[in-house]
Amino acid sequence: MTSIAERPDATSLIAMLRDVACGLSRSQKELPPKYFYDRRGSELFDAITRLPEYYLTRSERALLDCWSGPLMSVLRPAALVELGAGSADKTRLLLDAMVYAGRAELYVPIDVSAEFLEEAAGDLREEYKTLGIEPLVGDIADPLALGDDLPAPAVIAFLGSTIGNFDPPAAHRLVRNVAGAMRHGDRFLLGADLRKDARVIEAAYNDRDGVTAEFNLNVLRVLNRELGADFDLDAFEHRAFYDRTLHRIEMHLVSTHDQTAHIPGVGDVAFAGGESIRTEISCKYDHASLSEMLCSAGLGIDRWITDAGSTYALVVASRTHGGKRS
Ligand code: AVJ
Repeated sequence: MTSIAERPDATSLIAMLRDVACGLSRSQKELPPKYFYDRRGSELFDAITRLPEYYLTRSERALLDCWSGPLMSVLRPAALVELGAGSADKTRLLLDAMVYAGRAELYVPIDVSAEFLEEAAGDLREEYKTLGIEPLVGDIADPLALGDDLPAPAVIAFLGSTIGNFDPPAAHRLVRNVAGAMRHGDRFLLGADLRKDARVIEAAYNDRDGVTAEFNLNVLRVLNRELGADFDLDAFEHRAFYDRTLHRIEMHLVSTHDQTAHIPGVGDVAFAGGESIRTEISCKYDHASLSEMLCSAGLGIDRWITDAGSTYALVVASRTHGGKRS
């Protein structure tokens, strides 16, 4: 069931049609992971973050529990910009620490969903009466449209290992966009999942309860509802594996037999039995690969924070020289 408010407007429907037509015409069919997240998909992802196998969220939360206080008290930012207005409780950890540090003026969450942003902003305005809350609607992959009057210094946070969804060229573009918006004294705070035993990573994307499988299939549900497509959800199976060479999880939906799906506005899409749609990649990093990516965007690592098992990293980076303006 869909509320009217959940219906995307005409422009985003056209963008979706274009993404779907493009992605499904490749030899390796693919769909952008952003279409997982309708209301049901967001709830399923929320359930994923609580699964015993899915260590990412817990690891990042533990690091933020320990480090948001110390980091904020050293950086003393006047503004926090958050890419993808993530999970509310992580945001609160950062905001509490920023307010406590004494210079907090403004919080700018950036997300594609205007509805989600306004909902979250309303709650935060109640809770943080002294803080300005100015959400920005936009795709985090685009250059940041931060105002020239953004209070300095600012921390730009990109948490949740969402960077993993971008392949190396796209991740590099994103980091370059962030660097381009940074001034002398601003900091980039990045949360990234680290390379580790492939069995541990694979288990996180193949949970016993099948929540990740439901989450994966949800993208077809979204296409059926939004585009009037006729994907048979029983005829696709969840598959997730770790590519040890590319250091990334690939999530696929595998067609159980020869079949054709019809998508109005796109046409017929034929699937051979065993053929798959790649629905997500989740790249894993280490110090060298992150440092190289940040470096080539003009950023240097100031702090590298991991847990005892090197499960997950919080990285603080700043511009190695210059800045947008001082
Ligand atoms: C939200 C992109 C970080 O890649 O681990 C979880 C999404 N996909 N289980 C991830 C996801 C399958 C998640 N990110």
